[in-house]
Amino acid sequence: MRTLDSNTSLRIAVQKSGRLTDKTLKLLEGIGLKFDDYKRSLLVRCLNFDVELLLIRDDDIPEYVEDGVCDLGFVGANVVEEDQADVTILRGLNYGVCRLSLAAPKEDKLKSAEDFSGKKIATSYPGITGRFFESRNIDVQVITLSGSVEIAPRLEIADAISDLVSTGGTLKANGLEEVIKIFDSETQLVKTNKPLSNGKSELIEKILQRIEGYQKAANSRYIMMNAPEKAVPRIKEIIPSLKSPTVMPLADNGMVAVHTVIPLTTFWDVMEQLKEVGATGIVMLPIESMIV
Ligand code: PRT
Ligand code: ZN
Repeated sequence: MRTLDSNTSLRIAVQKSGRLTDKTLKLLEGIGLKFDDYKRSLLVRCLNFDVELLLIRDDDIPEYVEDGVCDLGFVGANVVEEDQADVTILRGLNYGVCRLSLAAPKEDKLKSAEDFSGKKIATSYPGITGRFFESRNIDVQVITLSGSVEIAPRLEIADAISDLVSTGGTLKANGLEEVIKIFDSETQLVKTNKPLSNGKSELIEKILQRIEGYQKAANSRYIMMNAPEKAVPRIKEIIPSLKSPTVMPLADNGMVAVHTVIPLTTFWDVMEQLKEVGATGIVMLPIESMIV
């Protein structure tokens, strides 16, 4: 029987069930790792790499990676920062994006960090919150709660809160106003600082490169269009492509087809400008992966 001590495969910690689970598993599958049914077990074998997933609570991930029980972990920066875990952050992953913010009842009209002086602040992040006030020499009383922090002011357990915010809907629904953002967070890929055995470093490098390609692809679009041949010099100026666009002649005299890759964020601007120079039939396609 294999035990958690026989750490010969590259072991990756993933949140078992929560906000990060689906996106992390989708990312791992997106970079070509195949897994057995992960709903049945806490330790899941990868079918095509010497990798296994350990599915655990997100709060446990930094410690498991710090101790070398897992070699890699996918976890919110908020959790890593709260624990001050001794791990190496390999990459931000652009999902699970949120912020830790101080918030107080709207009617209190708090504006600055100093306005929290002497107040009771409820939070699940006593570390980050405490350090924020300590570094500013502001005295506050931090009250640690494990959940439902947003109702603490109404229950008169606290005057204010420090909690994760993404849309702001929860604060609003509880009559609270976001006053100061104290920490920006996203999911991170973290690596143990313990020595790695059996070619694990090479495998980690490979995984990292694939993640880079996956992220680039997610942020890019393949576009195709027809355009007058004489517009090609202008099109080349408009398209901030990685390499020069592919230009192919069409049966229709004086017309060409142009194919290229553009950053998703520029898509609408680029498309409007392309239409102005005579491009027609502009088609945008998602890209599954890009070798970079
Ligand atoms: O069971 P386990 O311990 O593994 O999970 P968990 O319940 O502790 O964590 P989970 O699944 O809720 O969140 C996992 C991670 O997702 C967090 O550590 C963050 O890195 C990230 N994340 C991103 C969030 C949010 N967005 C978020 N909005 N985590 C929590 N929230 C909560 C927040 O605490 C508040 O209650 O959502 C509410 C606010 O959301 P808005 O949209 O109303 O502002
Ligand atoms: Zn948790």
